[in-house]
Amino acid sequence: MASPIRILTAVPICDGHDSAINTINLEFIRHGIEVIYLGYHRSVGDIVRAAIQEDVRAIGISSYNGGHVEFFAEVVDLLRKRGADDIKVFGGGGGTITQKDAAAMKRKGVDEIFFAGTSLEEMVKFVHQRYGKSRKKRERPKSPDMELARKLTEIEEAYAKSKRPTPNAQRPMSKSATRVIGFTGPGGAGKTTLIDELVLRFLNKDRQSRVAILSHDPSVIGEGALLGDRATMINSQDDRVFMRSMATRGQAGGLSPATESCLNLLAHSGFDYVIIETVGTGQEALPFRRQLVDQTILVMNPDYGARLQLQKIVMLDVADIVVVNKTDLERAKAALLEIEQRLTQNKRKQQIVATVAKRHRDAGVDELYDLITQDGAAARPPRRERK
Ligand code: B12
Ligand SMILES: Nc1nc2c(ncn2[C@@H]2O[C@H](COP(=O)(O)OP(=O)(O)OP(=O)(O)O)[C@@H](O)[C@H]2O)c(=O)[nH]1
Ligand SMILES: [Mg+2]
Repeated sequence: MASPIRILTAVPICDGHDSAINTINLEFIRHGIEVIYLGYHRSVGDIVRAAIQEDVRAIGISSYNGGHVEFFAEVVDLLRKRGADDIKVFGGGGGTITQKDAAAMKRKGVDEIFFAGTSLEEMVKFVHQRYGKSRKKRERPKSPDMELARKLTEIEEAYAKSKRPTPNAQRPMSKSATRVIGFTGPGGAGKTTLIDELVLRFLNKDRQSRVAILSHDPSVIGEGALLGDRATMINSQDDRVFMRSMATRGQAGGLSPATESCLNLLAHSGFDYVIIETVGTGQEALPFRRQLVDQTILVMNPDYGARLQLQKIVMLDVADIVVVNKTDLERAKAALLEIEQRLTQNKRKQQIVATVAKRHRDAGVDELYDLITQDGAAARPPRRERK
């Protein structure tokens, strides 16, 4: 089976009109397209970097606040400069883009502009027809990120075609200097928000390091997927971060069939850290088997139900660190106590950290960062003594 078409969508800088693109994204994913949604108020640089890292076929831009002729042209130009002009650009913006503007935009290299009144069906058809064919191999990738991005695509495509690993993918996970950290936990617990806050610390505290993120979201029945983590991960849109969004493509358990091979490649690509996020998981999930990661972090939401539910969460037995996020919520105190008691029964050296990931400079996230980087972790007293 062929791999789904991957498209990046975004709304330009100084523009908050995201309602149209949200509707279009949904229609795309229902028709087998994987959409990496970057969000609104996005710069040309962020859009092009994301498109290259995600190795998409095309970028769909929805623009309402003016400046579209220049903005679209800048995206096309930067793609060209980066040696990625095989990534195409299309978009729309209702009545704000006139026929005359659209003609100018096409002359500057934009593939297509859709006007008010176009049906969603027409847009889906366009994407399938224009971007559904296989691409030529890039002669010489202009940057290591571009080369890495294309290799990740090749791995995913090999799995989609044969459901079997490629020779490259079969290579067992061997040790490298890169630290691989796995984040898992129930849907909406705050994994993505937390990772983005940690990345900010990685970037600020060590001016040299590079981080890779492998982020998962579920595929829908129509085999498309909305890969929306970039829209939340504002800090991670940085040249020192290589981020790749993966759809589960029919595999249960929180990861994709190609995850292990992609992770293997990333772990041998010179990053200091590789962070992997599973989709929101259930009670029985154990996504990181076969020593896939060096450290496992379970992110919990204080609203897991009653104490009894904790007995059923298998990951609580194996996680190295349990993060109780959203400790700004009312139930957090009780949750912390209950989870701490549950971990005591395991008689393993598991750490528990309380965080509010949506708050900047949160002390709990600092503590988690220290634990991960092992900076002074031994010197810190246990949580209870500090509060
Ligand atoms: C809804 C809306 C809002 C909502 C936005 C909600 C949201 N989260 O998106 C709210 C009320 C918040 C809002 C606010 C503002 N808005 Co307003 N808004 C509109 C409105 C009424 C509709 C836009 C829309 O979503 N249409 C629905 C889509 C599905 O249909 P469509 O636009 O026809 O698009 C078609 C195609 O172009 C295509 N398409 C669109 N994008 C893409 C992308 C891709 C990839 C593809 C393939 C296709 C495609 O899909 C559609 C298919 O038929 C327009 C007026 C209008 N009638 O167009 C003004 C309009 C865009 N807004 C306008 C303005 C000025 C503002 C504000 C600055 C107002 C203010 N002074 O505060 C703010 C700015 C907000 C911000 N942060 O950017 C102006 C822009 C004028 C300009 N460019 O010169 C407009 C044109 C209204 C006007 N006539 O003055 N707005
Ligand atoms: N109250 C509160 N909300 C938070 C906190 N951290 C994250 N959130 C919110 O929780 C929602 C989900 O956050 P995400 O980071 O997307 O959660 P996730 O675990 O990655 O979600 P999935 O990947 O869909 O499973 C968002 O609206 C966040 O703003 C927090 O510490 N407190
Ligand atoms: Mg997430």
